[in-house]
Amino acid sequence: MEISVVLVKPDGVQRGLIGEVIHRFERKGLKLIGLKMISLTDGILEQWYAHHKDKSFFGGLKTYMKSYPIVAILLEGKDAVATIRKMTGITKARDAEPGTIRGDFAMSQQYNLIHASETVEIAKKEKDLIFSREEIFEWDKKDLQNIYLEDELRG
Ligand code: FUP
Repeated sequence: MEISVVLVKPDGVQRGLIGEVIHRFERKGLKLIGLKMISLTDGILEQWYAHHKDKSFFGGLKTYMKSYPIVAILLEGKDAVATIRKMTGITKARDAEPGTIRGDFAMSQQYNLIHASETVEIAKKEKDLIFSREEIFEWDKKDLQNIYLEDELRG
């Protein structure tokens, strides 16, 4: 099973959409294995958005991401990274498909409510930046047999 990190960004926290975001991923059948509210720091953001550090929007992005606390969500599921990216929608939220989180609730390219890990490797890096070992819970989710085929659960 893959893991993926979702952040409800400052605009999502301000707009009271934390529950909505968690609800969508829970209903999909993804397993919640970590959940915390934190304030992001320059140190975390410089690693998190290292690929954007030379972009003109980087300074504004960091200021925005530090403006209010965020909620970090660690999810587990088969092909979780691609599935969650699909449910998130594209970066420019006003163009995002209806039915996606950004498509249903946001209008901006920067205030686009949530972050979702882009690849399996990036998900591992992001997990380590936010969650300590004690903050990750490998609990036995009893309804996985109703969510996946036996073969899918083993694969
Ligand atoms: P995404 O993977 O969809 O979150 O998008 P990116 O990794 O490309 O961008 C990360 C964040 O940078 C976006 F969520 C918002 C911000 N951003 C801007 O503010 N302006 C841009 O032109 C592109 C991204």
